Amino acid sequence: MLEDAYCSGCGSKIQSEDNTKPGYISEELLSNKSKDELVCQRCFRIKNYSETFPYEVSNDEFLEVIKKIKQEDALIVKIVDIFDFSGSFVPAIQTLTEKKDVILVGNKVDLLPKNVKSKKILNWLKIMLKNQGFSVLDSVLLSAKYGDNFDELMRLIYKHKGKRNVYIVGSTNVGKSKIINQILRRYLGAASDIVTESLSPHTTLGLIGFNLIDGSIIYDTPGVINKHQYMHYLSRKSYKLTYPQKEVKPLVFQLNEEQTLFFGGLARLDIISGETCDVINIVTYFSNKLNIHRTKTEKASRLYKEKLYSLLSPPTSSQEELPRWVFHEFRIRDNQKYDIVFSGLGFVTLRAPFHIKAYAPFVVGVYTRMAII
Ligand SMILES: Nc1nc2c(ncn2[C@@H]2O[C@H](COP(=O)(O)OP(=O)(O)OP(=O)(O)O)[C@@H](O)[C@H]2O)c(=O)[nH]1
Ligand SMILES: [Mg+2]
Repeated sequence: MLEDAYCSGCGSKIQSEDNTKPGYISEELLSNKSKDELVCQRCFRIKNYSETFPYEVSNDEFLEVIKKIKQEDALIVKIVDIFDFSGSFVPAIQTLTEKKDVILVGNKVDLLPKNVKSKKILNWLKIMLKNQGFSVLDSVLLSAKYGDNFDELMRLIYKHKGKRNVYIVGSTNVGKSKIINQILRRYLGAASDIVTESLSPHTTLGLIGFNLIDGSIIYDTPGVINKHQYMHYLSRKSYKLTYPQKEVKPLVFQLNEEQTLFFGGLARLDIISGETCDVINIVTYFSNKLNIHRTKTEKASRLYKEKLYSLLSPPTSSQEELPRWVFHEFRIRDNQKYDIVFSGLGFVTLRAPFHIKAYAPFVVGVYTRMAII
């Protein structure tokens, strides 16, 4: 029976040998279950006790997945985290989906303020994709948490797939499994969540397929590892403080030249002297659990050395080894409103002209865009 049995939560092969590994079900339990309802011990614990089981998908396992998708003429639904575009847009996916039909989904739109204009976000997504040399058939913004826009997603899937199978792909933690659960509940009659979702990376470990109404199969897939997700460098505690769990709320700061804002101990924004003579209004959109601290630029480096992990937190512990910081300088002279985005952490909105320096660990994508609010 174990030969071709897989966990319906994470897609791991079922085994009864090692209870520290995914896919484990004791022999006793196994004898009482049918093949379709097997949920491994790891998934059971994640679902019922929110326990975490860090587990890296080995490259070999991932290559197996790539092979299957590459060999098939399939429709790809590529998910990016709208709050962390740089962290969730992985070049590996480009190889994976080369010459394939792709629908792009910007998920977690509920994390952005409600007054954000969808059209502006979609325009920005299109520019980002064009910069990466990437073309898609259609794009849609979703909230897998609240179920926003799923009718539109399904319309696009049925419009483009023909008789082909559909693969939901994207880097780890972008919400692929949550999207599958929404589709199963809303359109395929599931009474509860089937696949396992969690805040920890690498929850899904194999392909998990479900029949759509016309017989095509829609697959949840394991997340691609992306070193640009800063979560890989933080403890779970710090990550939970940093990555917003709900809509980010604006905070307004009035800054003069030679002043600095720290976003926890994870990023920093300096107003450079000499460009502007007026006060600059800065609106910040970060997790409300992240301490934002204002100081004079001349004191910033010392403050960082002395107060990292306390006043400037997260990170919360010296055990967390953050990658080295780099700075990005922006000097804009028109009078339009811009966002400075610290991908996955948050963004600030300010009106040009300005001359600023934005600091963050090198893995964090930092860029400007036309303000989305
Ligand atoms: N706020 C918000 N959180 C979401 C949304 N979709 C997913 N999440 C959360 O993001 C985390 C990751 O979700 P998963 O569905 O497990 O992500 P995944 O892409 O399947 O991750 P892997 O299986 O590791 O590749 C969970 O904590 C989800 O609750 C969304 O639309 N909004
Ligand atoms: Mg998953």
